[in-house]
Amino acid sequence: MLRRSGDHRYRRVVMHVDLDYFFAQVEERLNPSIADKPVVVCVFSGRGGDSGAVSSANYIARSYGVKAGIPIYRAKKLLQNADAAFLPMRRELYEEYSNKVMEILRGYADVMEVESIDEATLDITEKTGGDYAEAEQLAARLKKHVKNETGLTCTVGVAPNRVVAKIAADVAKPDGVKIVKPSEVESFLKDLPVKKLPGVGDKIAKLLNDIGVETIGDLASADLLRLSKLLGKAVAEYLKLAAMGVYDEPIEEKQERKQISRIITLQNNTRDVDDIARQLEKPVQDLLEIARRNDVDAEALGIIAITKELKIITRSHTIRTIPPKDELLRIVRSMFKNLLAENPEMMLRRAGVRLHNLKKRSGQTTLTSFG
Ligand code: TTP
Ligand code: MG
Ligand code: MG
Repeated sequence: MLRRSGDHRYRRVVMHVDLDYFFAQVEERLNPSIADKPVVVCVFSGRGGDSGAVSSANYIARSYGVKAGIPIYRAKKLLQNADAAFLPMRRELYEEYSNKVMEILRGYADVMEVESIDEATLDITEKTGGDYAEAEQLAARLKKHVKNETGLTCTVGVAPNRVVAKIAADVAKPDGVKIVKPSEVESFLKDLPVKKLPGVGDKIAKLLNDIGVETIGDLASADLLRLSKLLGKAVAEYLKLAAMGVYDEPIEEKQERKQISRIITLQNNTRDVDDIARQLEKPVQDLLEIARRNDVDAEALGIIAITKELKIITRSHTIRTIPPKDELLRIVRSMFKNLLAENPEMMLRRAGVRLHNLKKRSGQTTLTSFG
């Protein structure tokens, strides 16, 4: 639902928290000897060599031009004369840190929405009594708490709505706090490039630049009809309100996830079920661990097969409860066996396992922070 905060008598105080260079920072905490050099966490495609992309880079690596999304070989080239640490992604570990941080953040919010593995939006209106000086103190306490419990730094943005709070956190990175009071919203946004608005990627930025809209201030005063013709009505309306600093969507605790899955790229294209089952051992173990940690059971077990032509095929199997690892692997193996028997020509490039129709066993940990 769309609301204009400006129309409200009741003003919200919204906080956005994002961990700094998250995956790379966790690696630094676990191995402090790398903290003074470039650290690059990589998603190796599993195809050997340096095939794959950068997932997270610390700020030292960024000063060499390395950033998330670029190919690993390019990062290696940029850092060839630096004593850099290239590390494989260890997702389960980051999830554990994420869960711990989210638990801490919840204690500071009236309502909290987990946005991703390393960021959350907190409605802190009641906690602060609507007072921005109070919010600034709360931000400092929260940062200290996260640092003490996990060793991690984060950046905090506070503003009257979620969009401005996110941008505030973005510009204050790393290890920063930025408070944007209601009276400061317009001047804060005015000169920032349109790309700073959440939802504006390279494509939309280019379209806007082409009609002379460079800054968020330009966007705020642009003609809505003209924007609608360029980008469609829904996008144009969102951008216009966001740029004016009045896009205001409430913060809501999201529904719990109903499934968890793990997919891997196989070492080689294959239709050998023993080979596939062997490579799926680790992902299966991860799923069991996540289910255990979150105290959930599943009513169905699924497999995901991605062929060398990149066709995606899934199968599902009803279970009463999550079986022990060996039994689970045996079922997964026989599901792949049947699937491959039905498709004699099929070669698999990727394979995955999924637990779905999740239900709580007991207790109250939430599932919202699943990666
Ligand atoms: P971000 O918060 O976007 O990035 P970051 O935490 O590494 O750095 P910043 O200090 O700018 O916040 O993403 C959080 C994590 O998500 C990041 O550590 C790794 C992962 N990620 C990817 O795997 N691929 C990507 O392209 C991006 C952007 C993030
Ligand atoms: Mg981050
Ligand atoms: Mg983030």
